[in-house]
Amino acid sequence: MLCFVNPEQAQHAPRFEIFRGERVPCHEGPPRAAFVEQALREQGHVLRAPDVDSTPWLTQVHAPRYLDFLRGAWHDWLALDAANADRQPFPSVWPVRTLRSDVEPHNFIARLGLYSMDNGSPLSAGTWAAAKAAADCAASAARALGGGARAAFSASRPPGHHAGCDFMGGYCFINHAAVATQALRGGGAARVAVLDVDYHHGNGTQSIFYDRADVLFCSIHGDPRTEYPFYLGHADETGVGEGAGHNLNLPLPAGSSAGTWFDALHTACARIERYGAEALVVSLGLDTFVGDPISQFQLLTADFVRLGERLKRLGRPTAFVLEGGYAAAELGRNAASVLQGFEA
Ligand code: SP5
Ligand code: ZN
Repeated sequence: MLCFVNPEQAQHAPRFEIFRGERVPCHEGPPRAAFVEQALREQGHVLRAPDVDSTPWLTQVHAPRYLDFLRGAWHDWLALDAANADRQPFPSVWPVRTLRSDVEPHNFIARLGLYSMDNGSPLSAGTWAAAKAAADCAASAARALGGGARAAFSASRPPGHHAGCDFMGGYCFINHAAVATQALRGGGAARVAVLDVDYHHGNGTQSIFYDRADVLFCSIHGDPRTEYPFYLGHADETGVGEGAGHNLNLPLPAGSSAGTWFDALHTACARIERYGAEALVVSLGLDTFVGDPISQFQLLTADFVRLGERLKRLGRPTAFVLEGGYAAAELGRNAASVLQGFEA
């Protein structure tokens, strides 16, 4: 399979995240993509650098003021104090209910809060470069489908599905699956389905397409009553306006077995077939793996082969976009297993 890898990914290398009030090493780091690249190479896939500038699609799924903030964030952080080069900014204040989000404050940390859903998306010097190049990978995969490829894989890191129109969250800055979807629409696909199989609900992707009928969003994930991102991903979220009926959430209890998970996959696939999608974007989180350190489903590596086989049977041009998965040493093998099943 044609695979786009991100030459800038290692520039996004935050050292810490906050967990239960402590600074702990970041779960989402450069080794994840390195393991994926290594496994893809070993399986004989064609690895390429991105060959599309995603800017036209980026600006259709993200707000200009958010992109401006993200592009300049590290520069603005250093402008506060040169010693900040060795420090990581974290938001500490957010415009929740009753507060205004239409006026951008001047204070850097206040702007960071305005454009964040959590304090779980640490920034580093190369965050913009890495996230933009990952979006270019996703746009490249979409264009490969437009050019007649049956499938393509985007090794996008950092991940993207928690990022909304104007906010970062959950290690995500730019919504690469949304970029790929928009690129497929621009390339002439009238109806695009997004299937999000990451352990965590793809709140950003859902919200970007929630009022649209030209994109069907389906997600299988840990029940948000107990699992991140907590505030979206319930079964009663079915779309709004023209998008009514074009959003399908299949939340499952933490700890769910592979059998339960594949029952949900069956439901999602039936919905995608009924929708008549002309192309499919798979938000490929692999944190459903039994060994994932922050998630609680029980899929085995062999189950990822099954997933690939089932997606192949949908028979749609398919762009795989990497999302989460934090058992880094097994991440490559698990990603390659999906592609193996798809190509079997
Ligand atoms: C893309 C993606 O998978 N983002 C996930 C972001 C999850 N952030 C919240 C993590 C909360 C972890 N709780 C861990 C408990 C383990 N003892
Ligand atoms: Zn996840």
